[in-house]
Amino acid sequence: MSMPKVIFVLGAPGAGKGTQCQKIVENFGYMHLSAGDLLREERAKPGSQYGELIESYIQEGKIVPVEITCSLLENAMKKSNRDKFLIDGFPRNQNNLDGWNKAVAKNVKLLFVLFFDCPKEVACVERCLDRGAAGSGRSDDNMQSLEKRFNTYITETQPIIKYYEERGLVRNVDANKAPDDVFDDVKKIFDNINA
Ligand code: UP5
Ligand code: MG
Repeated sequence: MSMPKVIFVLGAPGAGKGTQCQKIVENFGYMHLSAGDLLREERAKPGSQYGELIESYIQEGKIVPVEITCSLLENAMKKSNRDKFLIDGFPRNQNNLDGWNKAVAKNVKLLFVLFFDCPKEVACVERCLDRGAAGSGRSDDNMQSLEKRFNTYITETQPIIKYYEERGLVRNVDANKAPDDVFDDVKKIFDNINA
């Protein structure tokens, strides 16, 4: 059996990673694994060993230690029996990258990193605050957490995007447009993969 294929999906908080992944799933048959969603699910499990830790990291906009996130991702991949994955919101810092490279990288083929480029005022502030006001239930859709999430993105995640850029692996998409217009550009990238 050939190695599972992986695409990392990165971008600022609220850049539209989840929204676009949904459209990719509908059109191109990938399985969507959001690291944030997996962490929120784990947090919600009664008696979870990591529930409190995860909640405090999420509210503070900090990145959960890679052992936790990586094992959630690996389990979800194994359980799915699928072979094409969008890994959304990971790897977000050097610890994530090191943990992934050590435990998983050799067992999968990384096709590229899909990067949603969106300015802070639109991505973070407007979209996430609107989502919070509309009742997202996310404990980090408030101004206080958003500032922290964005700072973490700038200081910890952008260097990871740069790391992949230097390896020619980043596919850049302008995410500061309506969702369907963003997807027109995403589609062009996926139409060109023979995977
Ligand atoms: N929306 C989407 N696209 C739009 C568009 N083009 N125009 C107008 N509106 C648009 O979209 C956000 C909102 O904007 C939605 O209301 C949507 O309808 C609208 P979404 O698609 O959800 O954007 P996304 O980029 O997925 O935003 P999200 O808030 O999920 O991004 P984050 O990266 O902040 O959140 P994530 O869930 O990945 O992580 C949350 C936290 O978990 C992190 O801060 C961290 O504490 C923790 N975490 C880890 O520790 N490790 C990990 O590996 C992953 C997460
Ligand atoms: Mg998301």
